[in-house]
Amino acid sequence: MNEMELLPGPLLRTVDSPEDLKKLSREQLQQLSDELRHYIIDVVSLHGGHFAASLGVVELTVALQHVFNTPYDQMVWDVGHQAYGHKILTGRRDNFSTIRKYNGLSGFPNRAESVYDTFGVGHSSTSISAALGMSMAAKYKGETDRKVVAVIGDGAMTAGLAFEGMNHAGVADSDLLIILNDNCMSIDPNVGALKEYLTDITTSQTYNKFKDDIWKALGKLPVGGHFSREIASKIEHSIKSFVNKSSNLFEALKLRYFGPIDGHNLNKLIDTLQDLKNIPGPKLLHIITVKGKGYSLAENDQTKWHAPGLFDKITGEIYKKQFDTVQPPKYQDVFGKTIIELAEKNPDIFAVTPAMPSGSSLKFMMEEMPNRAFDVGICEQHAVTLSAGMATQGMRVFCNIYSSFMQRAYDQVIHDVAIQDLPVVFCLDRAGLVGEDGPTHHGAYDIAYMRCIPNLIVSAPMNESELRNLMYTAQLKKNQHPFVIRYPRGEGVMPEWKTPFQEIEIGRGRKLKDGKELAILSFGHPGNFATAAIRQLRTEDLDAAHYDLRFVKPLDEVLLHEVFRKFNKIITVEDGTVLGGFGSAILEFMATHQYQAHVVILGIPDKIIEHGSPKQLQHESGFDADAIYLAAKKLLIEHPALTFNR
Ligand SMILES: Cc1ncc(C[n+]2csc(CCOP(=O)(O)OP(=O)(O)O)c2C)c(N)n1
Repeated sequence: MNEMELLPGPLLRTVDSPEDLKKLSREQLQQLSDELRHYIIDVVSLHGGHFAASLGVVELTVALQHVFNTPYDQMVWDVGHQAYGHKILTGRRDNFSTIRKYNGLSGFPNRAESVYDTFGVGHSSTSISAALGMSMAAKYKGETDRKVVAVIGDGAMTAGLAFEGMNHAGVADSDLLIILNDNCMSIDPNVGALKEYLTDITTSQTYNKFKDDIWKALGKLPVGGHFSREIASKIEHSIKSFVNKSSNLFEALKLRYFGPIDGHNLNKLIDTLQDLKNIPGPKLLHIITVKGKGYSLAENDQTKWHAPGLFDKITGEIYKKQFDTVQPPKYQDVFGKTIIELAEKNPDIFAVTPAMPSGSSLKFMMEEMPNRAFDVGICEQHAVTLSAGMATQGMRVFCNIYSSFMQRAYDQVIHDVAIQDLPVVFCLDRAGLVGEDGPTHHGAYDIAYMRCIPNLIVSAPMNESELRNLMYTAQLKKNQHPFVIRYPRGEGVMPEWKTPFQEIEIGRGRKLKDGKELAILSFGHPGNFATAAIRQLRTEDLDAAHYDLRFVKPLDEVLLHEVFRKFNKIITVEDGTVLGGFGSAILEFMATHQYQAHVVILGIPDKIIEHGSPKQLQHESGFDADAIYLAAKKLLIEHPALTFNR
C-alpha cells in the first residue's frame, strides 16, 4: 500500500469529533472500531510509531468517547503511547500520518495540541495522580457532573507513583474512575508480584464469582440511570458481602473494584462504563485486553511490535535500513554484549533495568545470567536504591536507566548512592536528543543534574570502544565511587567495535588533534560532529584543535590548562542543556583560573525541544557539525584580533 491509498474507512471518515460518534448505533460503533484499528495499522506501517498498545485499546477508546462527555469530562491516558485511536477520534484523523514527525503531531497526548489531551504524558504512571488532581479541583469548583477517567496499563501500575495516587484517591472522596488496562505486558513481559496478583484475579474462580455477583447487583439498577449516594452505598454493601475487603488489593485501598471484563467486548464495555459513570467515589475497572489485538503478528510477538518501525502490513516484514557498508552497532548493543563479557570475568557484577530489557539490550545478559540481571518493572527509584543496597554488600551493579527516566530517581542517586559514596555504575542510555519520542524522552538534563552531585564520576564515550573501556574502568576494584556513563540512542561510529579492554584514567581527557586558530572541546558522542566540522574547516585552511574531555566530573584540569594557555577562542560541544552542563563546567574552570577567552557553548538551548529526527533536532538546537563549523567561522571572523597564539 502507498500514501495515496491511505484512506480511513467510510464511517471513520465521518467522525470529526467525539460528538459524531455519540449518535452511532452499537453496530456502527463496532464498525467504527474495526475501521479505527485498520487505519492505525495502515498509518503506522507507512509512517512508524508505537503500534501494539493502541491496537489493544481500540474498543476502550471508542467506548470511552461514546459514554463520556469529552472534553468537559477529562480523560487521562497513562504514558500515552496507546492514544493513537484517541487522537484520530478527536479531530486529528487527517493529519494523523504526521505523528512523531518534525512539526507534526506529537506521539503522546499533549495539552498544546488538543483540548482532548488533558494531560501531557510520555513517562509512565502519572495518570492516577493527575486525574485525581482534576477530580478534586472539579469537586472544589462545584462541577459535580464532571467525570474524570485515568487509563493505566498493568506495566505502568507497577510504579510507586501509581500507588501513591491510589493511596490518596482511596480517601479523597472524589469521583475518579481508574481503568486498569491489563494485557500482561509492559514493553517486555510485565514482571513482579502485582502482575501475578492480576493474573490470579483474572483466573481465580472466587474473583470471577465476585465479578458475576457484582454485575448481577448492577443489573438490577437502571442502566445509565443516576445513582444516589444511597443506592451507591447499597452497591458497595453488596460488594462487601461478596468479597472480604482486604482480599482485594484495590478494595483494601478503598477503591471500589469492578471487573475483570473483556476489554475487546464493545457492548460490555459501553454498558459497564455507563453504569460506572453514575457511581460516585473512587473506583477501578479492571479490563483484560490483548496488546496488538487484530494484527496477529503483533499479538504473537508483542515486544517486537511495541514500536516496530516501518513495515509491510500484508507480509509483516519490518523494513531494515539498507546500507552499502558495514554499519557500526548501536551503543545499546555494545552495552548489552560488553556487560556479559565483564560479568563473565567479574563475579561481583549484577545488572538492573527498570522495564527496558529490550531497549537497553540488557535482555542478552538476562537470558544468559538470569540470576545476575533483573528487570524490576517501571520502577526507576527502586532500581537505584536496590543497586545501592547490593553495592553495600560488595556487588558492582550496572544500573541501566534511560537518561530522561533517571529524572524519576534523582533523590535516590543523591540520598542512597552519592552521600554514601557507593560504587554503583549508572549507564544512562538515550542521553541527548532522542528524536521522534520528543520532549518527554530527550535526555537533555543529565549532565547538568549529575555533575553537581559530590562523589559522582560523570563520563561519556565518543565511540563504542570508549564505551567498553569506561564500563571496564567503572567495575575495577580500585574505583569505589558512583560512576555515570551516558551515551545516546543508536549507532556509534566503529563497525569494528569489539576492541580489547583498556583502563581509562578517571578524569583524563584526550587531545584528538592539535590546531592553531581555536580549540573545540567536546563531551561524548557529539565529538564526532566536531571531527566532521574540523574536516570542513580544513578545506578552508582553518586549523582547529580538538579535545575530547571524556569526563565532565572530574574535569581534566591539566588538559584544560594546556587548552586555555594556548587558545583564546574556544567552542564547547555537548548533547545536553547548555545551562549548567559541560560548557558551564568549562566556564567555571576558566573563571576559577582567571583565563580570558571567547567561549561559545553549543548544546541544547534553554527551551523545550519538540520531536523530529535526531538529525533535525540536533540541527535546530545548534550543535551538529554545521553549527560547529559556523560557530568556528563566526569566532574567527568576529574576533580577528584574537587570532594570535599565546
Ligand atoms: C518512567 C518511565 N519508564 C519507562 C518508560 C518506557 N515505557 C513506555 S511504555 C512502557 C510499557 C507500559 O506498559 P503498560 O502500562 O502495561 O502499557 P501497554 O504498553 O502494555 O499498553 C514502558 C516501560 C516510560 N514511558 N516511563
